[in-house]
Amino acid sequence: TFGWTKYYELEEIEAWLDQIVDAYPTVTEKFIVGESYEGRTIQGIKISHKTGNPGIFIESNIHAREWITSASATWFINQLLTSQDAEVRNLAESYDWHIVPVFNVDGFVHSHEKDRMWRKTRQPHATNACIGADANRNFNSHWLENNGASSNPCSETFAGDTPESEPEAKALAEYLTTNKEKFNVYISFHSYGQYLLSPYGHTKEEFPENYADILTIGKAFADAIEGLPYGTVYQYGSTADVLYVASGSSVDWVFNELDKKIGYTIEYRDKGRYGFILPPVQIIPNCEELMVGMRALIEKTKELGYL
Ligand code: 0X9
Ligand code: ZN
Repeated sequence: TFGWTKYYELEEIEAWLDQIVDAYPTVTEKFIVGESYEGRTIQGIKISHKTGNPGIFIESNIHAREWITSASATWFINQLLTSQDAEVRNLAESYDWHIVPVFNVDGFVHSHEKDRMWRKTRQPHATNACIGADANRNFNSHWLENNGASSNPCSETFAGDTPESEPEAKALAEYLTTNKEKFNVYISFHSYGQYLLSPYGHTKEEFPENYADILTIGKAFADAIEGLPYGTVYQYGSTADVLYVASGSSVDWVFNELDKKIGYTIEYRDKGRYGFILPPVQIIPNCEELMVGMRALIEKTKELGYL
């Protein structure tokens, strides 16, 4: 049976999603973002208890090796549907949740079957033996600017030959554009480093006009997590300021091109001891941190009038 004491393969995650939709047919439905290069469907689940709820979109596992992200996404889905905690129930029932647990499906399968440390997509390059692009550098917003990505197909941060050259990024951009009225908040799950990152990624010379609010929300998230007995510390701030310049990311594209005011990248545990190979015993502690962090984030976002 499915749980959160080990990591699962794509097929197992998708079978679990189907089971969940069967078990909660009145409040859940599957959606398809599109197709990957290798022909897999990119699947998501919508959880909605009533019409008119503000929406939150969660994209997870855009980087193949970041397994803790899809484990956390499925845990979060499960909590939204099964928790008896009044605050979690409120979170589940007051918002429409659009969650894609494994976005980079081809890369995820490759990371399970061939190369645990695979990051990119799996589309071959026309003129070079290296495979794939960094899907989180392939979106059409400040694409390849400011050295925030690489034009070398062999680089881990290869931006792709053109914006949306990767079918996965193109499909997500189209899906989000079509459905942009359905969400106000966009969150991308990554690991590792323990950061809550906000726009901009493409420059550290400029900040969004609502950056003060973005930081206030970030502080609420970090404080909530640090308040748990684990005492895990998250840093928050703009991607370029706190981490490094990263151009053409999904969050920045949503922020800049769809005019969304609130978008974050969560970089989960740890700080590098285990890195991408986070031991399964840390899945649930990480998820507990996600839940208190997310509750605080959403509450503050609502308080500031964005939801
Ligand atoms: O480099 C990335 O894509 C992310 N870090 S990771 O180690 N998981 O690869 C950071 C993405 C930052 N997000 C934005 N640019 N908004
Ligand atoms: Zn990542």
